[in-house]
Amino acid sequence: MKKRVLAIAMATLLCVGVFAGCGGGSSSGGSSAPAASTPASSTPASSTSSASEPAASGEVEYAMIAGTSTPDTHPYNLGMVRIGELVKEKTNGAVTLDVFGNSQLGSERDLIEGLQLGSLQMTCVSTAPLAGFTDAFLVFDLPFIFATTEEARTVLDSEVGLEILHSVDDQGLKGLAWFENGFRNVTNNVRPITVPDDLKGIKIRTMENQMHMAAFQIMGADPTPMAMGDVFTALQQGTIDAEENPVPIVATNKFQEVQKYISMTGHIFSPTPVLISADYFNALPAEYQEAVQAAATEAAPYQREQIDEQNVSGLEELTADGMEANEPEKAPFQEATAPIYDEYIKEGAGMVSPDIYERVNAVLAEMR
Ligand code: EAX
Repeated sequence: MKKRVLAIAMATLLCVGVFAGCGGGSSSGGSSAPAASTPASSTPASSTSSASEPAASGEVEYAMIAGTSTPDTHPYNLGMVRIGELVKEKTNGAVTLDVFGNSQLGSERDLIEGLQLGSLQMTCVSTAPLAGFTDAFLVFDLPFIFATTEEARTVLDSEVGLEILHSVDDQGLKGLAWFENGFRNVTNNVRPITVPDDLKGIKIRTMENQMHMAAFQIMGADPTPMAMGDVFTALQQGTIDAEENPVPIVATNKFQEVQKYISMTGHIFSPTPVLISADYFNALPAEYQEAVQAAATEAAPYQREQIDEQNVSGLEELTADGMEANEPEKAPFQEATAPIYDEYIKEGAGMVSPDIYERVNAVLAEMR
């Protein structure tokens, strides 16, 4: 908690220090929306250029802050840092992005709300905590909907995938690009998970998402929703036996220090929208909007490469550090979680829209 408060204070200082407000010219210090109409010269530390015009000589006009739930070495953070580098380059230093990892600025839900409130400008999060904002992302929470990473990426980059990304655009948010978290696997301290029955009685942390909890309940586990920032300690103290995440999350969080087994179940694929505060984005000069969008688009393939690399290097690290890895046959898990499809694909709040499901399937059918 202390760490988090300190980080917010630091972030605010950074913000205020640069330009008396993240808003580049706004005198309200820390407010989210850049006051594009306010001449930057009205604030003490400002440049002489108007915030609505591109910087002439590399002065910072818009100092953006991003938060993530992941360590600095995770591909989320590497991807966000890359966006910062690209946007700086494209705007001759006028727009910058500082990245605060490790849930320092809050849980993923806090980060999303932070964009709406204006306490930070950008984030990238799992789609699961977005369930409270829109139902469009829920299709990705269907177990085993994608057989391969290539399938997932093709759907994300398709028309329906981009429509899902932009489904938050009327919620004070704007989707910029699809990053990726990847296929989730189970880690635990009780036994290797080889068949669904092995999950019986295991207390497993899941994300705060009904469908994830239901999937583990069906397999006989005891799911507990929890924010990422609390997971290491809960595993260490034994209040939970297990968690489920892609290899890069497990390795960068050093869960091997508190978990003995990793079972490559690949039960759910987590895509990751890159989000910006809509108010902030809309108030940027058009030229900077284009730069921010282009930076996010260009960073996405790099971010996915980092996931590919860390899926390999991370697993090597985990096993070298003593974790026992196994690759169970997927079919029994797929059969066990099939009722989720019947239960959740229907019209209504908190459900997977049958239309979205069909459109995703149409993209998949073309590939299969
Ligand atoms: O979004 O909460 C989770 O398990 C997520 O996979 C992770 O924090 C990255």
